[in-house]
Amino acid sequence: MTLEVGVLGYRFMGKAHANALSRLSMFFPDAPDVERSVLVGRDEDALSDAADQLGFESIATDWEAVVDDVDVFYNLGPNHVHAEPSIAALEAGTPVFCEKPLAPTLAEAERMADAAAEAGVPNGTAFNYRFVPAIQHAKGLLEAGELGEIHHVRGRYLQDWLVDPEAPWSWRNDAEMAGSGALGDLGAHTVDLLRFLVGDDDLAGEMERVSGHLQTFVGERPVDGSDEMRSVTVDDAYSAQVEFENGAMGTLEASRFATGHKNDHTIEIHGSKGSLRFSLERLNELEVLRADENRGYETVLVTDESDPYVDHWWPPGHVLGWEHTFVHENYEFLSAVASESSETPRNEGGETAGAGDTFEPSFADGLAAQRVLEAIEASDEKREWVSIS
Ligand code: SOE
Repeated sequence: MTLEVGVLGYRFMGKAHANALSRLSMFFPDAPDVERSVLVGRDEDALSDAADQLGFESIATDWEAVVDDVDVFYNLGPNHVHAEPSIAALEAGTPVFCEKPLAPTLAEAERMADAAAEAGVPNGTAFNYRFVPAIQHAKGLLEAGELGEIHHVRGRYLQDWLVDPEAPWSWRNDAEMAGSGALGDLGAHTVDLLRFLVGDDDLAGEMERVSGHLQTFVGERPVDGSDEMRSVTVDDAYSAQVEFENGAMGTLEASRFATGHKNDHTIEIHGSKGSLRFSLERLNELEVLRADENRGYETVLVTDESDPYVDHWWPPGHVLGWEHTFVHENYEFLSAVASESSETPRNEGGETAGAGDTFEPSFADGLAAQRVLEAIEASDEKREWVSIS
């Protein structure tokens, strides 16, 4: 069986996922066969060029005609186009994979998660960093209790592409289209990773309350190719303190003004028996400190048998990069879609097998992250701690 995939969006994320789809048959022969069937966008000329470059069979400028015609729908457009097409696809019984953050607002994320629960088909939020082998290794250590009781959790995501005040305005600077700035774009990743790593009840649990601070350093930016200046209506940076259910303390931070840092996503966790640190800029490594060994941090090279995907790639030691995380998440998501399809024919009405929760992170996980983002923003506005509902 070949899954026909329809993809909305052909820029950065469109390319990252198209690359992943094209790698599957070569490196993951046990993945379902997929066809890059139709690429969806508004500008027909740009769309045609992108379809040629990214290997799509056809193009469409109308997502409504696509969402129930394909076997899987990928929503990789800007945040403000996440809700309607994704909900329409789910209502048509089509599995949906959506980029993060799930939506610009909590209300839209709730509608999307409700539609996903109602549809009962696989649904995923594309938090690709869960699929870094070092992160999976860290999760294994945490789940096995090797770090003991969790006390401190730290996550920061640093970029610098807006530190130049002349850097052009884009949809990512607009509250209507993006929802928030560094908070939603980068903070969503951190919140999701921390939920993934320590969110279980026997570790730190969920985030319970937050105290947030948002800052916009440059209030307007030039529109590329014109004299027009446009307002920046989102944050350039955020920081937050977090209290977890089980009493652990967290600090979170992200910035687009962290001079010299291009894509530095760092996680640190301290437990009663040890600590660990991870940096996306050294994603083949995990640093682990075990208190009883008194040797400080030791680097675990996650390029061998502890990498769950190593058999699919190169011999151990041949390192992976950022784009591989997209291949891994596409493999897992499409495998969930294929196993669901073999159990329940699509669009036949009646009860579905309810396998929508077989892939994680799901829309429910996207919504859980969104609740944290919303609480951080509310806390900044009220200048007080806010509980996460
Ligand atoms: C922003 O610059 C961005 O592209 C995010 O949108 C992605 O999610 C992140 O992986 C890299 O940075």
